Amino acid sequence: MTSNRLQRVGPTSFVAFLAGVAAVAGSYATAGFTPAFVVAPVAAFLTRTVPDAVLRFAIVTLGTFAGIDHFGQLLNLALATGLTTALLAGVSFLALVAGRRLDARLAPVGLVGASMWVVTVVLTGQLMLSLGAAVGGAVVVLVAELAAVMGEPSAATDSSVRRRVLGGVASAFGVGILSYLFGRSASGPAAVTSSVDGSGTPGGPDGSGPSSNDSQSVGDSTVTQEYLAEAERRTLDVDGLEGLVSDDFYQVDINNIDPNLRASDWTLSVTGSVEQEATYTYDELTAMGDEQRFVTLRCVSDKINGTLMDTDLWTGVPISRILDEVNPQGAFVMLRAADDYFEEFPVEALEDGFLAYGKRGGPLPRAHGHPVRALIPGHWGEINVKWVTEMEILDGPEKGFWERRGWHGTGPVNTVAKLHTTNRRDGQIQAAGHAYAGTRGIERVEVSIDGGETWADATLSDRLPAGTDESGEAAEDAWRQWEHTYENPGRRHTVVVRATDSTGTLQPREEESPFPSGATGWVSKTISP
Ligand SMILES: Nc1nc2c(c(=O)[nH]1)N[C@H]1C(S)=C(S)[C@@H](COP(=O)(O)O)O[C@H]1N2
Ligand SMILES: [Mo]
Repeated sequence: MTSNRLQRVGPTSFVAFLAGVAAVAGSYATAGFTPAFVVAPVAAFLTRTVPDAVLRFAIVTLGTFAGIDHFGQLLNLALATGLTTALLAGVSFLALVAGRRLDARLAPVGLVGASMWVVTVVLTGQLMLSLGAAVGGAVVVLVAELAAVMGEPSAATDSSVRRRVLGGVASAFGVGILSYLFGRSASGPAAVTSSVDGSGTPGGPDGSGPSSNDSQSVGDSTVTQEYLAEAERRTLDVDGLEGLVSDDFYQVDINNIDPNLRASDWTLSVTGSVEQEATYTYDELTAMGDEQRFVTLRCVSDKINGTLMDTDLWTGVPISRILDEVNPQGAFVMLRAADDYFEEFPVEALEDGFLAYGKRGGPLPRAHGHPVRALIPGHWGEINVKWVTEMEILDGPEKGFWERRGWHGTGPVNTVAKLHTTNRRDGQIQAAGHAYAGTRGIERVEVSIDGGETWADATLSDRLPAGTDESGEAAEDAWRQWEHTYENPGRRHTVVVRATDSTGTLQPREEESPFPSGATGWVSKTISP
């Protein structure tokens, strides 16, 4: 290679790299943080092909790492962004080299723009929304080319090379800033996000505020207010303890970038082994009912004293109404979703299920399955399929997304009492937390302050209500809070907590890690005086 050629390959690959960066930025400008963003399919591909053990490590161990939620997902997103940028930069390089061979000054600009568009369309399937990538890449090359010929129109002198590189850097920077601003607003419009409950997605932005047609109140708002007021009254008054309705509902899913569905485009089809197949639009579904229920969810990957367990008030339709219409013939169901997630479980569990389209009086937030998700009482979170689009009735069992990766998370939850809060005052120590046993219900929580030798009964919050009437019935699938205050023994001691469910079964003492069937064991904490 001659020194002249070397001199050109360096700057050319640098400009190609900048074009790749600008194409990613441009894609973000038009698509926002949605599946049409060019990084999204790459991130999804990585999650779905990564070895099971790595995915498990990312979820269980890196789920919350160094105090950062979804750390594993952030790493995946960073890797996907790097790979996508490298791919687009590589293609830009080829387009630049080919373009310079052509006898037209602007050929590299056109070729880079066109190739960025083609790659983005291939990855995302979006013709219009991929134009941002084309413009981003083309602008960088255009500015670099113009800068290079400023002053001396032909030669590849040192100074023209310098100007080309500087032009590329400056324009990539400009495209980046503009894209950031545009992309934030493009992350809507169907997205109803965290604004309802404040819970975000990995990395933060998962869309902008609610749009006009997806943000109306959902369910009878007087009923919502009554339910929430009742939950408030039943919440134990313990400093620092989360209420009976969660402030910040946990989020677990296989996506870096969640589906961004519009209620008006959504349908649910019921297929397979049924007497009568059926398809429901959002309006048809919501016309079938607007019941509100308190439901607790817990992820099978939750550590014994982890935080992947929360409760909220959901609005929706009992699935039995749909099953009455389609009349299932098979004993199993596969729920499928817009993110290609799928989970299978017995129809028996589905019959008690709920299709939720609202949460706490608003539409379902994007992060939690907008517009519709399943809630299956008493079962691990994973079969509570979000963004659900299909219910296929099967004659025999099949494996779901997580079961193919070795988990056993389609069954009922384990019983757990968690210890999340300790307060000290006037020579006393107060310990408190939440306990959950799915539809079995929590009957009793006991606390030991001598490492498990002797036990005292904790105070329990009243069960959350199943209705707003006077019937006094309890929600079938909700947690309770517990609290226990004792004399400060004035030395280091170990507090142990255990729950008993309403069938009289004590939470098992044997310690198991979350993989594959959910954590077991008693939570214990060492407390200094
Ligand atoms: N479509 C879809 N639904 C999904 C998932 C997913 O990855 N995709 N994750 C499941 C898992 S593992 C859990 S624990 C719950 C979590 O629900 P949340 O994010 O609303 O808390 O959603 C379930 N539903
Ligand atoms: Mo989960």
